[in-house]
Amino acid sequence: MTAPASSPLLAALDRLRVAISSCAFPLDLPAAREARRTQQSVADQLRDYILPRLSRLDAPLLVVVGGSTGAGKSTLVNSLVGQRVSEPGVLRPTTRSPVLVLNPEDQAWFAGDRVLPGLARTTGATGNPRTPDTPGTPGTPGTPGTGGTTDTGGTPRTPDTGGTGRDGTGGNSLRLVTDTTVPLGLVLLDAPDVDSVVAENREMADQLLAAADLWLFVTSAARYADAVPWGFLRLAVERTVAVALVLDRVAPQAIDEISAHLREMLAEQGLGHAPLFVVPEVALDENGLIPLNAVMPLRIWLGNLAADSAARAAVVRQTLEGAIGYLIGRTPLLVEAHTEQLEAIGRLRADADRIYRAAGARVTEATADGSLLRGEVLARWQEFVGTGELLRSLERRIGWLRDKLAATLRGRPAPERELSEAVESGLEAMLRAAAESAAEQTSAAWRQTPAGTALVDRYGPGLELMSPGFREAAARAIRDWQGFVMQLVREEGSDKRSVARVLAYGVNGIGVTLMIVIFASTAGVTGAEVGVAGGSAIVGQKLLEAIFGDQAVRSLAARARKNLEDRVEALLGAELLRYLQLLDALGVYPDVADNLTAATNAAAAQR
Ligand SMILES: Nc1nc2c(ncn2[C@@H]2O[C@H](COP(=O)(O)OP(=O)(O)OP(=O)(O)O)[C@@H](O)[C@H]2O)c(=O)[nH]1
Ligand SMILES: [Mg+2]
Repeated sequence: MTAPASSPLLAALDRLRVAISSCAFPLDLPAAREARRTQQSVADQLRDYILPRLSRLDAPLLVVVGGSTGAGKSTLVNSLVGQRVSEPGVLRPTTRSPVLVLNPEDQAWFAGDRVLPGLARTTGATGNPRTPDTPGTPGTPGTPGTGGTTDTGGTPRTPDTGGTGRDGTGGNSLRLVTDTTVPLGLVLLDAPDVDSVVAENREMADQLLAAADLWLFVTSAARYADAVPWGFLRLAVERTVAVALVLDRVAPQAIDEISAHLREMLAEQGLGHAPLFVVPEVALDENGLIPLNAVMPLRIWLGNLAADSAARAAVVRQTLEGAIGYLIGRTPLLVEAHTEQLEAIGRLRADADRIYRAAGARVTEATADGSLLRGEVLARWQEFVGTGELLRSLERRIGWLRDKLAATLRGRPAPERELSEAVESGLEAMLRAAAESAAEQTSAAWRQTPAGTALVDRYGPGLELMSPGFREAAARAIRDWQGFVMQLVREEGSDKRSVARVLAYGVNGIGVTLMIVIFASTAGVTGAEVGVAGGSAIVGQKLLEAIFGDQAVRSLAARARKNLEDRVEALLGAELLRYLQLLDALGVYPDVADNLTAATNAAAAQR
């Protein structure tokens, strides 16, 4: 078998790996939990098995010895090797760091991080009474005729610091032990218990089984019907992993009955073809090993497999194809869950968008329909026009208005500055109310789904309020707008015809009058609605027309209005941005699902 360093399939799977990792499921939606798990497990499978295996098809067969807690996995591995390479134990769980037993000539394959790149390497047998990690320390001499066990002699990549496991190994490391009795081309990996009370062990067992070419699944007479191991075996069927079983520690008189029952269960689960080895319960020898004859059939089977490159290749092909098929079969779930995220984010975005757009439209409407000509603004305006100061030189044709207003609004002097300030605070209050209610409505709309609620909660109460800088930004925008209006008046007033009049009334007075006019300048305000406010605004309108002419007033009003609308839009747009940025930061990108589908199809086409 050749080892393609790169192949179209490898390239397609690498592309698929990238596409899978770009999926994101940040919102707690119905499909998210399963999708996150799947994403992790397929990414692990690619990294730990599919890609390294595909890139070196001729690497030794990795046989992972897995199964129930205390089933006798470590004892079995030791007995197959004829050495205590992995420390067995009475207390559960015993094996915490996996032990990889291999022929010294195969060592080069595993010294690097091609296999299980996430696991640091340490060296030396855990059952070795000598300091296991001293490089170059000769191991315990082997049982005569069975070869010798040595540590791998290399410098450990991660020194063993005593670790967390009772076997004295570090938590997340892979211990390499070489032994000449292990046939060339096949390595045994003693894994932690799949049904461990220790979560790390279960995860490690998961990871190791996902990296295996062949599962050597050990169960005992006492545990063979347990649920957890069967969960793993069903997974093996689903992924078409090559599996062999060892029924360990069976009382000789129960062998027939139990093995028949187990075979029945295996057949029911689609594993009828899996080789089954039965190891009777026997007294262990003085080294804690099962006598050789009890494990001989298994040893021979493994030896034959190692020696037969075609058989090995078939095992690899079965497991590899199963893993790739499983991976390809999972991606629709990821696409669906990613799309679900996108749609939910789209809805949240649309909610925020709609609410802020409506808020902007309401402000725009309110600055034109006379709503602003109330309270303080109206009072100041009436004072302003009522003093007669403004009206003194009005054209005769609006003289009646002047008389009418002057008669009703006679009073203390009201400089245009007060009016201008009233306009400023009236507008500001209106904008604040709009920003406050939009924030409230948006967060309420988002809270209608659990995922939206989680988002609002994650961001904190700030999202339910207008942003802290809004007040200041609004005040600045209004002042800028007022400045713009004054500038308009100044420019329009520089015309020869009107310069004298503008000077007579003052730029500020005319500017503020223009503001009042646009606040009430809608065609929509008619009849009774015009009321005092609209009526008095007409005075302003007439004044401006007298100064600039009808046409110019219309244009001035339109430009002043447009400028105000733009500023309102920008202010509320910045408020809306808080929500949009939050959604953007979730990192759910639209083209990812299509990409993943395309990468899946491309990988499927290369199989
Ligand atoms: N008499 C006898 N004892 C055994 C046999 N196999 C295992 N034991 C004992 O059972 C206990 C557990 O064996 P281990 O080999 O540590 O089992 P394990 O499956 O590796 O356990 P974990 O790593 O904790 O999952 C130890 O005390 C062993 O000595 C056997 O065939 N006969
Ligand atoms: Mg063990």
